[in-house]
Amino acid sequence: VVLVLGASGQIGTELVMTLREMYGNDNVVASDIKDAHPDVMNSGPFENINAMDGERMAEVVKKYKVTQIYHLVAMLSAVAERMPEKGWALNMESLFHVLNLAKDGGVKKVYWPSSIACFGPNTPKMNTPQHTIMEPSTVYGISKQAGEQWCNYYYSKYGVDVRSIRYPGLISWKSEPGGGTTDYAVDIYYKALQDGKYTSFLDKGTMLPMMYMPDAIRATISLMEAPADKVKLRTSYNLAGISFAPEDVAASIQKHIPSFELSYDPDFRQAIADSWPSLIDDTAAREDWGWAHEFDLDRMTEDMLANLKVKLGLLA
Ligand code: VAH
Repeated sequence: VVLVLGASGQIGTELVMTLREMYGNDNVVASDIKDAHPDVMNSGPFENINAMDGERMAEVVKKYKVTQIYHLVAMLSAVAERMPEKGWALNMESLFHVLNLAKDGGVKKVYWPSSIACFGPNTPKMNTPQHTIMEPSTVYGISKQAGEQWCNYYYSKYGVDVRSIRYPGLISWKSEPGGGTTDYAVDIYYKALQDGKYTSFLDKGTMLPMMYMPDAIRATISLMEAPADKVKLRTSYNLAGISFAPEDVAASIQKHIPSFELSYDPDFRQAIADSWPSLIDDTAAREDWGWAHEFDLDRMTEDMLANLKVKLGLLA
């Protein structure tokens, strides 16, 4: 039985549905501090868990005889800069609860996401290597960098089978992201359909690594399904999809909505974005467990617009 923490979030929503298709609805327990998407709530078990509460987590693990945990709870970069202590506490304590459950017993495998935010301003921005300078300058990035080291520590010291990916910015239509610096790349599609224009909080030329959610879900599950000896890195794997700047998404949207207009009004999130890489080298993931991405920018745009039109009731 699999437990997903953070099942109402951007990744959790889609991950739960995919895992339920694979393993059967009753074998995937969704959990969050708040109710999840109706599809998640209606298709299988849901438990209310505050990821800061290790006892409650242990209780649910025992109740369902959970053997795998996907830990997707985190305070993202922009929000964590506003509340550093809370962000640090949530991101770290929840991870320790999960790692300790795996160390102490029944939980055999753990998935925990890192992020390209684990890199910092001194990291090479282009073709960022797997092993390089990591001096994150955000609270969120520090929590991801530290978390990676703790995952590796629990693996080498206690044999915990923990696996991780450094996600780029994730773009999806089913559930919205919350509090990240890459969120503009989701908002822009909504606003393109609703208003025909968008004001980006990141400036022109801000190129960041990004990925369409179906690729991210596929990567996550394929890493978790890979034989343990293929998973050579127990910190976290670089993963690349597409890299683009706001004007590139705009150009891609204009192929469908020629009148779409993009303007810029950068805020505090610009400094966060400027501290991150532009393009990631993911050779290790490709070699170790056969990763290959499918969606490029235009294919993603086509799929996003088609799905959002239905979601927003904009089909004539
Ligand atoms: C954020 N989406 O913007 C997250 C992230 C790649 C960045 O992990 O905070």
